[in-house]
Amino acid sequence: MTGCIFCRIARHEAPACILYEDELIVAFRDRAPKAPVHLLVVPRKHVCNLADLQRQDQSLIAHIMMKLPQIARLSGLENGFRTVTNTGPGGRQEVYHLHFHILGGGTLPAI
Ligand code: DGP
Repeated sequence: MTGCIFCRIARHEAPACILYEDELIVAFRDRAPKAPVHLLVVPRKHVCNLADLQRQDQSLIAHIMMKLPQIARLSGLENGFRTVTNTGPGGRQEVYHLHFHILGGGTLPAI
């Protein structure tokens, strides 16, 4: 999608600190980190959020889920991490391009 900031980052048209990318996904540092390590993992395909997923996105979601621990380890999170996905206004979603936050590197508050 033309104006979407995460689409632009995925196409290398906007700057970001990219830690991992493959044919389906890109992982980069959040510009406003809420933990010592705070990454965002996004599909290259523009999907608004979990509520926007279609049946044909199943393998994409499986790919993201399987990659999250690998990306966390790559960024030094050997001891575990938190994954968050905000969906819609009720979930306080700010950017309407599906993304998974990876948070860690300190003592996270219990939720
Ligand atoms: P949310 O949609 O509420 O799950 O949060 C969006 C996150 O994306 C928020 O933590 C800030 C981050 N973010 C927004 N715009 C940019 C950007 O242009 N670059 C980077 N690296 N992060 C961004």
